[in-house]
Amino acid sequence: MTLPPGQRAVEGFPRFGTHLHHPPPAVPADHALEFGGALTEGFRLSLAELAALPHRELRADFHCVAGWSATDLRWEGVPFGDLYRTRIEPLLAPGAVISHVIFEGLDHFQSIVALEDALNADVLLADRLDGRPLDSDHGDPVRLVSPGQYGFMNTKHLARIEFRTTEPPNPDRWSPIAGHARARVWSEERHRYLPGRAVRPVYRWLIAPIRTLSARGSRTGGR
Ligand SMILES: Nc1nc2c(c(=O)[nH]1)N[C@H]1C(S)=C(S)[C@@H](COP(=O)(O)O)O[C@H]1N2
Ligand SMILES: [Mo]
Repeated sequence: MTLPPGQRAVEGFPRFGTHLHHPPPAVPADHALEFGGALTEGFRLSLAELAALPHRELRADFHCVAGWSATDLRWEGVPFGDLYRTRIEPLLAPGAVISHVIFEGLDHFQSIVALEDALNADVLLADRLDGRPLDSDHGDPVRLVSPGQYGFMNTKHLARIEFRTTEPPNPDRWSPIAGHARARVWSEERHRYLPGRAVRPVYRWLIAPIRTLSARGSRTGGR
């Protein structure tokens, strides 16, 4: 098993994120994914409609920018590229060229993904993990899975997907731990401005406290 540079395998799949100790957001009974931005018309996709679209299975490792990797996860979901070609491209105004996609969660967490990265064949709107519906630790009812990019690009509890023709300003760009705009794991794009290798020790030091706090907000007791 080969992991990307600077990553270490962990047992299982911890709940982790900027949500820290906060419990996962409640999912409304009539929850639907909203699509908007530079489209001639926005639309909503109910969970039933999403579940009815062709799915694929993907075995992949999951890499957090702090340095842990969960190995051999089995996701099921709708390939983002399929959805883009069938549902988004027909709604682009003539001449509109999408460059970035904003994935926003029910907890208002956001990731800004370059379209080029979002269209990778292994990027899914995932609704199942290891043969079960996603649980609240890992982003129910639907999350983005982009295994070639660090965890912070993989928005959980998806609520809205927005298409942009220019790069949106990243609200975290002046944070001392601002994430890299591409966040590709194999080229160790951890930090927006500093080399990935250089930030390894600091990031690694954050794993234990974030993991402990995140587990405190878990509703599943972790597994
Ligand atoms: N909605 C939402 N998605 C999120 C986060 C979050 O706080 N909220 N944290 C991100 C970060 S930093 C990581 S490492 C992964 C962790 O995913 P996991 O909790 O399934 O391990 O989720 C990402 N997606
Ligand atoms: Mo992360």
